[in-house]
Amino acid sequence: MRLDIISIFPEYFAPLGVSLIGKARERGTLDVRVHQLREWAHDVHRTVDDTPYGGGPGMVMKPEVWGEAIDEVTGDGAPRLIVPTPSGRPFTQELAQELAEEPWLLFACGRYEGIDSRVMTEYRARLRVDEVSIGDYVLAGGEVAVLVMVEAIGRLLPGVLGNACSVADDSFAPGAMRNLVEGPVFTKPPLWRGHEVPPVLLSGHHGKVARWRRDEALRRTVANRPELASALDPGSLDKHDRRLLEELSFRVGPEHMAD
Ligand code: JCQ
Repeated sequence: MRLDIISIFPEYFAPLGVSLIGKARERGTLDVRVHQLREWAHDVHRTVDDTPYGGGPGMVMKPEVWGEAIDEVTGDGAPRLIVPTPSGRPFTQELAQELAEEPWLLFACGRYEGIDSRVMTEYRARLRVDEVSIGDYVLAGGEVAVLVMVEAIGRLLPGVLGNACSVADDSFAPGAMRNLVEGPVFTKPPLWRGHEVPPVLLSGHHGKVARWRRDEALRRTVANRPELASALDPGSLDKHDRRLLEELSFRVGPEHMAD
């Protein structure tokens, strides 16, 4: 997969040289190219921003600079263009999987109040353009959001994760556990600072281990992600599940309210 990133702070992307992604690059699985946006600014100050039309605070990134940058990076090709912004569509495991199947992605990192919207309009005629949000908070720029997305996408590429099972087993991976978060995990020693590993995990009883893990996943989902718990399909719950949710005084279904 080829991955281009355009930013006024290329130094943000140093972490892409280490760990999983760094190794994927060394092996040639990933071809990452980071570009300095200011190289396409022609004035003495290499200006990339200007005041917003209609007034208001902050600055907006100029369309001409972005246009020249994207034209040169794309050449005759047609990567998918991803623009991180708090107003974008949510970045989910499903979108990460979809993007991991693309041969070429181009990430455009905005700063200030954002990029002149005509840039997205212009390239929608030529490329698939997605404005994407990694969560409901505001960052100083798109760089950290790109790091998040590249890590989530990169680990899905064939051969990047050592253990293919750890991909399939993720809390949000498509499949059986899609609607529940993972429960707690433990390793040796069996007793640490007075804290025991739950004995069922040492019992060797695979059926009891599976039931215990599902109980813990349900408890954590109710505690930390009540909106996921509410959305559980009642048809996917067995008698044990229903009894546990009852004990937690949790009602399944879209009508659930804290009470
Ligand atoms: C991404 N959640 C938050 C901030 C404008 C392109 O325009 C802008 C980009 C940013 C950076 O992205 C985020 C973000 N997902 O803040 C403002």
